[in-house]
Amino acid sequence: MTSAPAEAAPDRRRAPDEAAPEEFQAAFDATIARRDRIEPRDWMPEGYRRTLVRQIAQHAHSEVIGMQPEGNWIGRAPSLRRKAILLAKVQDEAGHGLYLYSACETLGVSRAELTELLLSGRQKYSSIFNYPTLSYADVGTIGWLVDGAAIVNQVPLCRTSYGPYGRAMIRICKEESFHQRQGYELLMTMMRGTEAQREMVQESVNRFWWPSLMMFGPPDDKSPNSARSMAWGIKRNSNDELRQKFVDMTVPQADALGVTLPDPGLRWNEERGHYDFSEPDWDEFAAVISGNGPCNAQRLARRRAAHEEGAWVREAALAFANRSAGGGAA
Ligand code: FAQ
Repeated sequence: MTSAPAEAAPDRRRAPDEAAPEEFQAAFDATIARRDRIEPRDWMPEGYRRTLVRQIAQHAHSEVIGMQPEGNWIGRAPSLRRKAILLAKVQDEAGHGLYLYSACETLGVSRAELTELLLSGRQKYSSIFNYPTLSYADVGTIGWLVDGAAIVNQVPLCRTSYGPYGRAMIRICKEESFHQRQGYELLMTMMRGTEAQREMVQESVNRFWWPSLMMFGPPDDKSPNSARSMAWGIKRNSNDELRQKFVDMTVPQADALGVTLPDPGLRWNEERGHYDFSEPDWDEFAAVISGNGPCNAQRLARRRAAHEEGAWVREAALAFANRSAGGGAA
């Protein structure tokens, strides 16, 4: 958005109830209507800024916490090749977290504040990472279903209205596509193996199918943020639209793999041109996002411990930066 002169732009961090100058609001609305990008220097309504901070931070925390379920299998990967692939994938997730924290910092919050909000449980991360990884097949299933769902959700976010978020998403989506393929390839290899391996894959898919559908968030009529976020161009599609897209894309992949998706209500609907499927257990979803899922306590405790164990690295980096800037002895 370039119509408001930079020197006249008010502080983006004004009190939320302070009235916005009309011409800035009009310029903002026009940018959104053109489906153009809002950039960090541009004026934006406080609600828009807060919604972005909430969503981008939740997304960044998900990438960082999301390293734990798969990280659980690095030491037990069945071959050097599988170990190298898994290590690279988990490192990619850390990188995604960093791009997203950086995008969020352009909205006037610091990485330290965001970390504190995660560690104190005041900001969420994706429900999916509160489920355990009980077998090695889960590494493949996470790649196929969880990264698959992430891609369906995130490709439209490449066109989100906030520039730094959209640009981070472009790079992240490229890497997620690779993750999805490695998961599918791993499962395909196991399906060509022994009967015990095939059973392991099916058991894993049975556990991850419903939580993967929940990644898209509550149904549209129970999603308090969707309407506003779509009007602002932050979200480009509704939760239910993306969930349907994921199901339509995944059913043929499951057939090719030779696994059964655990939903007796799943069938092609000729009239709609989509698959019908059953409702996920929304009570389970509510419990997981309010901190009572199978692994919530474990995930946050591990993250807190890692943060404390890394304190010396942050202190050393700060001391080095101060010394390099001539700010005193390290
Ligand atoms: N988990 O009104 P809505 C990945 C919350 S991918 C937890 O519909 P919104 C890659 C929501 O925050 C995973 N909480 O909300 C990877 C809100 O609560 P609040 C991360 C959820 O924002 C793969 C409340 O419910 N991806 O990490 C969830 O309009 C493999 C009401 O919901 C993203 O974050 C949930 N599933 O729509 C890494 C994508 N769903 O904040 C490692 C970006 C909803 O008001 C390994 N985010 N809630 O207290 C989005 O697209 C949106 O934020 C949605 C939710 C669609 C997730």
